[in-house]
Amino acid sequence: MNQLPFKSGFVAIVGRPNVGKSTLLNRVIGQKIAIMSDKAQTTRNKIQGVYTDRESQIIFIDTPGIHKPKHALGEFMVESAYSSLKEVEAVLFLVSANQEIGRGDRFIIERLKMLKTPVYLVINKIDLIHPEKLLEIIALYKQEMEFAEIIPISALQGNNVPELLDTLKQTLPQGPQYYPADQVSDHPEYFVVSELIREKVLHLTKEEIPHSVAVVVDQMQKNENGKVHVYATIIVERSSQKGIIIGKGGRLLKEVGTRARRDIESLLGDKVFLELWVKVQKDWRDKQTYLNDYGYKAKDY
Ligand SMILES: Nc1nc2c(ncn2[C@@H]2O[C@H](COP(=O)(O)OP(=O)(O)OP(=O)(O)O)[C@@H](O)[C@H]2O)c(=O)[nH]1
Ligand SMILES: [Mg+2]
Repeated sequence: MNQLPFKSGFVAIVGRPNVGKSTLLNRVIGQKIAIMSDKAQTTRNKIQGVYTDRESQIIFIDTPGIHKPKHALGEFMVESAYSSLKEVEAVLFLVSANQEIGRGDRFIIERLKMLKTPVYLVINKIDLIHPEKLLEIIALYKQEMEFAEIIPISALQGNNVPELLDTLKQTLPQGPQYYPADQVSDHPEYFVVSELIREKVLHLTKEEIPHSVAVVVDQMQKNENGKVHVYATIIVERSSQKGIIIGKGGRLLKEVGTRARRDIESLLGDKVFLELWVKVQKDWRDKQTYLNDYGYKAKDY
């Protein structure tokens, strides 16, 4: 029997904040490796997710939403999103079907036009619109730029995601299997653990808190009783925010801990003991040394 040549390559997922990039990554990988929330600017680092089957390996790069940065952390995020464009065989430009094309999209489109790499327009969240509206949306985007292909999907429900994978498989070049079949992410476990804690803070707080928070895992080790002990610090910018995160009688922090522990246990497949601390680090988002300490290092682009 003739074997098909193995295909592989890197694919960047870019777009405005909140369009569903991380939801799509988790959907194709079939595992939660990137956190998701309804708050804009959830993702802060590039995150590779490796999809492997018998005839192909696709390394997806989830990126921070491209926005107008207001501080050093935002600049780091946008730069890391742009840097992903240079290292891939294809780009997925993700937009949200229920959002009009805006200045933010046009800004990104101008950058994408400069690429030689094929750019696929992925219209996400089609579950939120009437099917008849789709043709109209496609026509509008076609006026903006020539895309290699236009693929409507629902990352949340999975509609048309297999077709998106098939399209990519067909267009990717012949290539090696870069990573072992059981490797799904390029980040160490402690990174995912810190992100899961941050996600629970995002889910349980609003206003300025989600943007002001960083999480660092100080220690993670398995004890004699087989439980993994995780010690982590939640960093905020002001003491008023510390009060909010701890909550009345420590209630909010406890809820963050309970929810994060559940997710960490399913990630690690072990029982977890989680201890959380909250620390104030004034204006950390604008101070390079803190950005480095908390995992936002420019050299990691
Ligand atoms: N209805 C619907 N909601 C979706 C879909 N995909 C994502 N969402 C929701 O959109 C919100 C944002 O999803 P994320 O995956 O965090 O978006 P993102 O593009 O990674 O956002 P940033 O990391 O902030 O740039 C979440 O509340 C998701 O549940 C979809 O196909 N349909
Ligand atoms: Mg994201």
